[in-house]
Amino acid sequence: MKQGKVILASAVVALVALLGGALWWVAQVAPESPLTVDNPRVRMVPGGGPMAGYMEIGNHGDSPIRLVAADSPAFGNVMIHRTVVRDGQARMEHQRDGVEIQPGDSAVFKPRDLHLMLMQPQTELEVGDTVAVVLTFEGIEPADWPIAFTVVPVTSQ
Ligand SMILES: [Cu+2]
Repeated sequence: MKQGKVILASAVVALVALLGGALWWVAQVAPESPLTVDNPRVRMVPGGGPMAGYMEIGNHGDSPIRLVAADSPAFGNVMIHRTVVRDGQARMEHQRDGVEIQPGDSAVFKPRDLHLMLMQPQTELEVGDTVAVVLTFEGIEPADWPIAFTVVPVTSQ
């Protein structure tokens, strides 16, 4: 059973790698969409630990949109986090209400700030791989946006 899940996850990753270009195209330039997702990337952490996903989500429409959830076949659990420093201590806070993006504005997911927390990797990833992450929004149709994230070295920003 567990073996089957790993194989399925590998197949999904391979398929997404093939589709990566198309997903990029949809995210980047679909002219009728008010949404853009730039530089989606996952920082590689070996050994099955959680990884962080970064990107810049732009809202080019005229009403607010809200990222409410993220999901990926390559990870058992994905949460929206923000790293905050309080009393000199950095800690991560789950963004229960998601992340709202005003018209003309963008949400920048970057180190020591907003990030996707990608937990329980389902397969062995390597730098250069592409993984699908479905971003779910309120205030835009369709709600679900499959985005191809590139796996980058943990040392990259
Ligand atoms: Cu986190």
